Amino acid sequence: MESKINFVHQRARGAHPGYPSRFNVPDDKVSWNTEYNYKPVEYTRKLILLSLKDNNDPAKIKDLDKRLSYEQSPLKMDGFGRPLNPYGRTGMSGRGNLRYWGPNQAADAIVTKYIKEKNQLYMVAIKRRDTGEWAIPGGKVEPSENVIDTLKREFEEEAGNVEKSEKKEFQKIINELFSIKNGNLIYQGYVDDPRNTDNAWMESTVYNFHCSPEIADLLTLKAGDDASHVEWILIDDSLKNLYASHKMFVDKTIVNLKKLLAY
Ligand code: RP5
Repeated sequence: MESKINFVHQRARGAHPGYPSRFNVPDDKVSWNTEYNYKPVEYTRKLILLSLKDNNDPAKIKDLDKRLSYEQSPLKMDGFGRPLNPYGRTGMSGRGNLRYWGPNQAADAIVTKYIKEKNQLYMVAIKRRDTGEWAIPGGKVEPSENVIDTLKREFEEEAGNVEKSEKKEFQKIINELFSIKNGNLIYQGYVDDPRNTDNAWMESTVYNFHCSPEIADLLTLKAGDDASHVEWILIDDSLKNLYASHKMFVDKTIVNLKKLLAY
């Protein structure tokens, strides 16, 4: 499974509506190996500090460098004992709005359907409330939760906020669709997320679950939680921008599906 992204991270150096401005990091200064008079902006959101999900003092965390990462093991650390972003400088130190030092594991579900008569591929997309961008439904893996359970929970919260009377049917479809045997592992690794910092970053496990148009029709969609909208969007050349690295995940899915469906 290919996990590396072959470009210099961009979103992780860019703006986020909830963040202060970052220290400027040009493309050629992203690498930790390049000399740079670097003064990152230190920022961890107050709510994160108060939540105590992770120890605010990294020195008190045992085996911090051994945290699960699909990029690096053990993690490289900075002079303050904090994990160092494996993709380089972001212009910001601390944890930003991320709970954990180092990798913050997430999972994303690309649910697709193919309309043969029109030669059109669609996917379920949500509009994120925080940045207003279209995205793949997904979310953070809770401690001791397995990825498939995260995918089901997040998909239901963000795309299946349906009436009580429709819940059972929705869950039945999701339980059948979201299984390892029915899913294709698309990606596992670093996400170029606008919330990343030098010391905390997103990683994701991405699955594609492809369904027939008939099953897709049974799936009632209603946005909830972090999503303001949900809909089946057409995957074509006009699909330019998605949240974080999601466009890359979709591109990998298309390559995969083209082989499987021969379209
Ligand atoms: C992205 O953040 C992942 O790809 C996933 O879609 C998302 C998880 O964060 P939340 O939606 O839980 O904020 O990096």
